[in-house]
Amino acid sequence: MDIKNQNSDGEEAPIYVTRPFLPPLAEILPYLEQIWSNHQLTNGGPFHVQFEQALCDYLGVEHISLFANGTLALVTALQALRITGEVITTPYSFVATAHALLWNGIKPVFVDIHPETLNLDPDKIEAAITPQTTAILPVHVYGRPCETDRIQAIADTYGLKVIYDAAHAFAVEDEGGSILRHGDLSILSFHATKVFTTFEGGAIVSPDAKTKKRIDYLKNFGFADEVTVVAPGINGKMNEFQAAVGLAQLRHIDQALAERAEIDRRYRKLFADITGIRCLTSPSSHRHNHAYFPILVEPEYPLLRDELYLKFRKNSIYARRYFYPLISEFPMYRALPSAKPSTLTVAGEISSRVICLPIFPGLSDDAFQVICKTLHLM
Ligand code: T4K
Repeated sequence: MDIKNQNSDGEEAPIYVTRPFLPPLAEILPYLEQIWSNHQLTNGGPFHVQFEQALCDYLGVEHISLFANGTLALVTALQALRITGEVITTPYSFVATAHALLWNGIKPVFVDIHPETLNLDPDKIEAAITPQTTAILPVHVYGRPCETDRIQAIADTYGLKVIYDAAHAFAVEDEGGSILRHGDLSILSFHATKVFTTFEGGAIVSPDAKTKKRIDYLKNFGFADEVTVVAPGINGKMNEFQAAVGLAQLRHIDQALAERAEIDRRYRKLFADITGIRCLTSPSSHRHNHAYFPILVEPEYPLLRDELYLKFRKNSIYARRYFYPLISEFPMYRALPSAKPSTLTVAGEISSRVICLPIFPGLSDDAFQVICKTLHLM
């Protein structure tokens, strides 16, 4: 039976994997009036200054540099720490993680993921280290924390830097506080598809004022003052509109995260009795942001993953296969020795089974019903 997901006018309404939470327009307009009045559009204007401080306060970190997007933040983080040679990273991520390495002339070395965390497997990192290795670039996939203590211990032993791609990990905390405090740097994304959005946007979290200063030079062409260029920097600056949206979003983020947590709880309860559909274990000992809701389609389920994916689409549920294909399968990576599928078996298996279901504030009861009926094959 085909099931139709209808909106209040009885029309079929597509449900996407996410829908950006937006603050009421009336809350944005005063910011726009101020921008229109002071004509400061970018280059570290008043909203940029306020937003950096407000984010530090909200996230519980000391030094943040705002960026135009998360990818520029990643590229700049690698520049800031002068990373060269080889960097160990995960194949199970969005392609921007590895692209940032190629843009810096760095060779990615892919290491397999752990079957529970779906993050870089610390047991497999050491075997991939060579004299050319300078850093580890792990990803907190779906906002689920990496094994940060074990990664740091390996980095300390071999004298490596650690840059966390924390694009999914806004507001996530472990027992000690923000997970953004780990490693040498962490980068965030505020893209439209993220739990916290400034339309496009990103940030680097630094451990100290000196590193933040270097990053701030790098994101502004390398200018230290009007006549001094200290590095071949780039234009990575966030503009005043993005910063204003961020300030307005911060007032609503706790509510948005609470709604996501409720959807997560509901999904887990509804899927508990479906043979062959596996939810990831809930991260319990820290604050989670429920950025994604991945399910794994196991062999006991009557449909293959792609058959279920297509069935969802037929019912207007535009779930996504994040992260399929693996980064290591794309043409610019697949010739690398570390991209061999035989060494990335866990990542390959998960990538062939995963579907990320819609999760966002305001997901309707009707959508829940269609998702459940589709999974129950009615
Ligand atoms: N590192 C990691 C681990 C990342 O996941 C990402 C980005 C980055 C680094 C780089 O950060 P940024 O440079 O992007 O700041 C999306 C996003 O474009 C990408 O930001 C994100 N990761 C990745 C996981 O997902 P697509 O190609 O799946 O996006 P798209 O346009 O198909 O959007 C998905 C759904 O979201 C749409 O079907 C509808 C909904 N949507 C999307 C947009 C853009 C909206 O409702 N409104 C919108 O404006 O890549």
